[in-house]
Amino acid sequence: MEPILIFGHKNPDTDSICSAISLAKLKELKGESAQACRLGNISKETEFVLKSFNIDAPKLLSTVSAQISDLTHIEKKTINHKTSLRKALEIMTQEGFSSLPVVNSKNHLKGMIHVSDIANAYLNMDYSDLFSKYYTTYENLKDVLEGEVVSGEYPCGQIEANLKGVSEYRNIVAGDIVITTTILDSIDNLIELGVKMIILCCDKEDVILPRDSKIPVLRVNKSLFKAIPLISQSASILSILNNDKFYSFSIDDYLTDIKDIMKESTQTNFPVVEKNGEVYGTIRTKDLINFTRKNVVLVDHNESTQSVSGLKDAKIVQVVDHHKFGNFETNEPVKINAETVGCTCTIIYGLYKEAGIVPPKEIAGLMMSAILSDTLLFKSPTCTEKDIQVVKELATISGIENFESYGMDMLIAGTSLSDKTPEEILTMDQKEFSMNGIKLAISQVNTVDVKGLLDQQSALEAAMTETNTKNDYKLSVLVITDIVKAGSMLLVVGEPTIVEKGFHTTLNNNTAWVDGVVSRKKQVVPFLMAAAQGV
Ligand SMILES: [Mn+2]
Repeated sequence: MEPILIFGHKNPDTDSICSAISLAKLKELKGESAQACRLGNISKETEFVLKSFNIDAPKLLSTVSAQISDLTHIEKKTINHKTSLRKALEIMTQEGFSSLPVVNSKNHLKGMIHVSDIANAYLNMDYSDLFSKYYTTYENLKDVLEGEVVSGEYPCGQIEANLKGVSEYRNIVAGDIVITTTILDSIDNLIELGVKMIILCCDKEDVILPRDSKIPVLRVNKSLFKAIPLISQSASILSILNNDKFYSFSIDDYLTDIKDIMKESTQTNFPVVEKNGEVYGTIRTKDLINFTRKNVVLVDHNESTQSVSGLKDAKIVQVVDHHKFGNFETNEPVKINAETVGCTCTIIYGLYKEAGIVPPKEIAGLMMSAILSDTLLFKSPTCTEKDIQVVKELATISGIENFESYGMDMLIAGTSLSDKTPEEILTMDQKEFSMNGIKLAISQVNTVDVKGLLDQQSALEAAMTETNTKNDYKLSVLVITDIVKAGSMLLVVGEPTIVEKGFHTTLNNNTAWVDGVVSRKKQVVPFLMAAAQGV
């Protein structure tokens, strides 16, 4: 049984990743097969969390579209390249295939054979150069003639000899294979000539065995007229395979990708190859209708626009979420675990409790981290009493008693600007404005460590001065927003009047703290605009 795929939303945050891992673990502990996945890159914050509890990032999932491996019917028939034309034709007509994939002894794809290829080969064959022109084996020969070895040791493998009728007696030389009857010919004479093998067309009671029994004699219970055309049918498929191009697919290919190719191609059967290169089978257009849907669980989201591509091919079996529902539709009934709490992991911990299972230490750590992250250390208005209670319980299980300081470290890791130069910090999110003829730039960064960032104040100011000169700005403002304290430190380089007027403050060493200001669009730009009118 394929595992149930569990994943959070695109651009995953810590809750989306930790919910997927924790719920997959719960299902696993309950004896179900589940796999946690992610729909995008891990953030710095999540990376910190996973590292803290020594857990690997979940597998990246790009789509849940149906794949060839999900098809309910895949024809498994193939033809080995050494099979005789006769046998191949028999298989194809009996089972109603106009074409089939040809494989070598390792089951690797060598080509496609069509009934018409075999018919063409029959028409163009001449028995005299049969074994030099067409690859065939002693096994195939015996098989199509339904022969019986009456003397000598019958060889195996590829036939390398000329085929001659006994009527060409004068041309027969050592090493030839001769087809004859008992009535007219002396087998002993042929043996003296050193022929390689004798094909004897006669009834069982008419066999006259040679005195020297080392040369193989294959008795065939057919007339010469019947035996000769049969010999040409012993040629292997390998010897008539052409190099015509054809489509073949991989077992992992998505149905949406192959549909059009199959419709537009004149090919009717399409070989499917496994990852190890072996042929898995063949598919036809009509096989595409029936496939097994992948079972998925959505955590921390429910809207299809935020979810994985190909979701309509999948079967949503469960949703665990704390967001509003919108755009949500399923084909079958679905189990929904939704609560108005601050974090999906709060709900998942409830599911652990319901199942009577204590989460493993590191999983408890992940769930605790997700709640601290989603509720911004309980400061977000979405945080509930339940979230706080659950964090306390999870802190005990995970052994991280001082969860406040752990949570702060996590948020700091998430907003770390340590790998950025002052110029990068300034331009990460910078917008230019013109206010009553005053040209200026406003940049914003989020952090939990304003003081740490201001350690590089002089380098930042130098970068801002350069920007002002280069772009003819009257001033540059860097809004350093503290996401936990919910306020911003303004760093201003240039003419400060509109900032001081706008926020009714006085800059101290080019900086000013503005409490409650977190949005540039709603809380910074309008005030500066108003102030600019009065300048
Ligand atoms: Mn969430």
